[in-house]
Amino acid sequence: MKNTVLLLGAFFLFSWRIAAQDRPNIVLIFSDDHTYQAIGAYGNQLARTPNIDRIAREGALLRNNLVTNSICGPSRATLLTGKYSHKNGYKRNDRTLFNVDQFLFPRALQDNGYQTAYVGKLHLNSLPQGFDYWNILPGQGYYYNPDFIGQSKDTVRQEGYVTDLITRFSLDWIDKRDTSKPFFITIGQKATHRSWEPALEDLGAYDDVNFPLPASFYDDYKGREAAARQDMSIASTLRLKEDLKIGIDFDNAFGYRRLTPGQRAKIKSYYEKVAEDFKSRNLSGKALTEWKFQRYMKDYFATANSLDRNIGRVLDYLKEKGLDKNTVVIYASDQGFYLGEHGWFDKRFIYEESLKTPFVIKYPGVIQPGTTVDQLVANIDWAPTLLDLAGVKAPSEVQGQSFLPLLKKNSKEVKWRDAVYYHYYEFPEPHHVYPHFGMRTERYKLVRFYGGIDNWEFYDLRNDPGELKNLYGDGSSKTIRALRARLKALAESYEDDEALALLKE
Ligand code: SGN
Ligand code: CA
Repeated sequence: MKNTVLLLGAFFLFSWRIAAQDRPNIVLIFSDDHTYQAIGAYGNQLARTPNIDRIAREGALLRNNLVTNSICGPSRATLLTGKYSHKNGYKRNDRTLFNVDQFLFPRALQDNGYQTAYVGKLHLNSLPQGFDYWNILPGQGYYYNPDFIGQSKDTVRQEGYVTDLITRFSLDWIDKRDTSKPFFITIGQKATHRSWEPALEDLGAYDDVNFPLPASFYDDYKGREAAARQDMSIASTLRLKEDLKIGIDFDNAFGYRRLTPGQRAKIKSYYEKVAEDFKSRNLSGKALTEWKFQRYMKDYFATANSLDRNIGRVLDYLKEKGLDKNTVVIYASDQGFYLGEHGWFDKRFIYEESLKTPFVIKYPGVIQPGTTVDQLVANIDWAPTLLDLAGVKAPSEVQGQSFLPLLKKNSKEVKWRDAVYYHYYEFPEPHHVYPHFGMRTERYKLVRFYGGIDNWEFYDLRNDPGELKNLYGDGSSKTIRALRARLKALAESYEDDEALALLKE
């Protein structure tokens, strides 16, 4: 009898382990403010992103992956919960404490036999929950010699460049994991967040490139009051000193005090040459604005070089360890970003460049190489999709749905949503973008700005992809009336009471 029990026990343990190994490992590389226009696979010819492109080539590229509130903390809160900001409680990047007692998908993965880890930028004013291992940056973190808070709760300064360190800690954890269980890890990169500080080996990597000005660089914001009143322009908001490092005191300035003498010497010597060149040009007006744009682009793209190189490190590691076949690798960013479109940097607006975020995913044997997905996916779908990959069902409070069927063969036949609902809140700091809610369909966009102004905007993306002509008028056209009804229905279905109250007025 005893032997039978033992034998049965061993059998169950064995089959559970087999099942565990059948389920894929999942690596989510999640960056900050790295936009799709800056990626080769999304059509940028100047960007050097061979490793992101490699994921897209070996798997799928999502062309319309939209965020539902385009800033950092809210995007991460939605990642963890699969819910809109008004449901998960994290609407703004302020001192709100993220409620960790609600449903969090990593906890569901743990409950289903996964080992989980979170490394890098979290930015939720709370410590990670649902992770067996974590090591995070406090707040926004630093690029050079950053601090990390680990599970002992001690803050430890690490020497090196943030993107390399986050990758190293992530791979160290994978190396030491319990190999009898599948694993999930978020590698949460700080790059390419403002103020775009490249790794030492990447300083000047794009100095020989002249970045073309986007067509809407000199937007006059006609008929778009919120756009006219923002404070995120390259011409007036971007700071010569803190952002573009002209005349910065590298011995004392924020983020640079922590440099070692060797690091400081390299950074100083690079930017001092930039500053000398700048002074000799004596620029003003449009020439000055365009110079700022070039410098912004050069530092932004150079910062992304390390991001891509470290993605390559992860891919190479998985291959070397024989983990590549059974590991899903995702690269995504928390939102898109303006690279001079409308004359801007930063994000927040429902307009395309900050609404859409890059998302590429590979899963050998399940997703065919070179797949592209055009359907409207949203970041509320990320949690249910990750759970689906692990064979776990999302609870009903999750507002998104798994898009795994769209990644598989014959995705055109899958019935899918035809509109994504959006709601942004943070105002007035730091960039004076009025709160707004709205929706994006395949062809149209309808938006309502509030909180000090009260304006509707309507765009026909087929004829005006740059969103320069607000066609709302008096709102009486048949298309607009139908879309308003649709917007209300969406706000009702997601139970967004704040928006519904405004729609009643
Ligand atoms: C900082 C930046 C802003 C940026 C927010 C939010 N200013 O406040 O430009 O919009 O973070 O970014 S800085 O002077 O500190 O660089 S987010 O990605 O965390 O949402
Ligand atoms: Ca961000």
